[in-house]
Amino acid sequence: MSDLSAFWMPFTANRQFKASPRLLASAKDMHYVSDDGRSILDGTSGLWCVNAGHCRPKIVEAVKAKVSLLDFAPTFNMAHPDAFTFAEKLTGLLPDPLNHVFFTNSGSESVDTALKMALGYHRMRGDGARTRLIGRERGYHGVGFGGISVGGIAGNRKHFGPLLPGVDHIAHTHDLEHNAFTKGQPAWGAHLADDLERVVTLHDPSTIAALIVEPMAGSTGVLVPPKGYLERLRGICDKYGILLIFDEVITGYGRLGAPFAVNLFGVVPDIVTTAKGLTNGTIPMGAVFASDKVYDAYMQGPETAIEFLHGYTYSAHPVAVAAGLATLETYEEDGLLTRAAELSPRWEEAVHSLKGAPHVIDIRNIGLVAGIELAPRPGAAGARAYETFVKCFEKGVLIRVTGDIIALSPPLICQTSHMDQIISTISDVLKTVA
Ligand code: PXG
Repeated sequence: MSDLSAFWMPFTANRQFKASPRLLASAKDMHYVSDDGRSILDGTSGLWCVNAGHCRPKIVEAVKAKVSLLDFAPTFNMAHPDAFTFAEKLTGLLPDPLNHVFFTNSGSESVDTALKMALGYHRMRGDGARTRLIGRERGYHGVGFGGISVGGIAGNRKHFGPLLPGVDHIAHTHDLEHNAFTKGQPAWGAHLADDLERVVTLHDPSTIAALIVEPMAGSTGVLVPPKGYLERLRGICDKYGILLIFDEVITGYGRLGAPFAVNLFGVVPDIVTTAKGLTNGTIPMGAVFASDKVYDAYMQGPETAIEFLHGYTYSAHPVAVAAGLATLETYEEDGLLTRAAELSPRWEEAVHSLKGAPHVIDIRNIGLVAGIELAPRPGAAGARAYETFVKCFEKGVLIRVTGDIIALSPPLICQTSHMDQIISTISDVLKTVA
C-alpha cells in the first residue's frame, strides 16, 4: 500500500493509526468488509449517518442516474426542479411552522448557517443588539469557528482561539450521581434548564440572539435530555425573545424513533440543523430548517434585494438532492423514521445487560442510541475505551468511542441478532481490558 502520511486524517491519532491501520473496502446493509476480507458489523451507522444501512439500491441507482444526467447546477439565481421537491418533502416531516430549508454540505456548515440566520433575523427586525450566541457545555456543533465557539468540548476549542466574541454556555445535563443507569429520559434534571435564566440575566436578555443545543448530545457521549428539560428551555427562550436552535445532525432522520427529536419531544424550535442521515451518508449534504417567523423576517424590503447573503457553491447539489430524495423513499418504504421506537425496548434491554460488566459505570439509551460509560484507567483517560474499540473491531464489530464512553448507533434496519452480536462482543472484550 502507498505511504500513509499524505492523507492527514481527521480526528485521528495519525501516527498511532498509521502504525496499525484499519481499512474498509466495501459495505452492504449492516456490514462493512475490511480490506483483508473480514465482515464487520456496523454498530455506529458509519459516523451516525448511514441510517438505512449501506449501499441501499435505490439510493445508489439515483446517484448513478443523476450524475450522468446533471452533474452540477448552480443554485445562485438558478436552480433545478428537484431541489424544490426535496425541500418540500423535507418540511413535510417537521411540524409547522418549520416550513423552509436552506441546503448546506455538512453539519458544520448547517450550524454556521443557523447561527448566521439567527443573527440576521434580529437585524432584519431592527433588534440588532441581539448578538450573543449561547451554547451548552459538552455540546458538539461541528468544527467551523461558529460551531466550536458555541460548542462546549474544551479540547476542540483550546488551540483555536480567540473564538467568536459574545458567546456563553449553559451547564450540561450529565449527572451520574442522580441519573446513572437510567433507561430513556432521566426523571431528574429538568431544573438544569434554569441555568439559561442565569446566563440571560448576566448578559441581559436584550443582547441574546439564540440558544443552540443538541436535543440529545451525541458526540460528547450520549446525554439524554431529562424529562421536561427541553420544554423548559423553550419556555425561557420564548419569555426573552431568544431563538431556539436544535442541532439535529445526529438525532434527525429517525435515530430516536421519530423523524426528528422535534417530533419525539414535541418541542418546536425556531431553527433545526441537520446533515448525516439526510442522504444516508451517501453524498455530503446538510439542511437547515427555518420557521415561518425566521423566513418571513427576511422576506421584507425590495424584491430585488438578496435577503440572506449566504450560500455554498454546492447548496442543493443535484447529485446530493437525488441521493436525498431516494433516501427519503427508502426511509418511507422501510418505515425507518419510526422503526427505532419499535426496536427501542429490545435495544434497551440488550444494552442494559452490560450493567455489572467490568469498568461500566453508566449505561444510557434512547431510540436506537446507547452510551456506555467506562471508568477511566487511572492516569490514562480514554485508553480503556480506545482499547475496547480496537478489540471490538478485531472481533468484527465497529463501535465508536469518545473519551471513555462507548457510543452505539446501529443502522435502523438492525435485527435483534445484530444487537446481540454488538452487546456480546463488547461484553467479551470488556473482560479482557485492563
Ligand atoms: N452537529 C452535531 C450535533 C454533530 O454531531 C456536527 C454538527 C458536524 O457535522 P459534520 O458533518 O460537519 O461533521 C456533528 C457531527 C462521533 C462523531 O463519533 C460525531 C460527528 C462527527 C463525527 C464523529 O461522535 N458529529
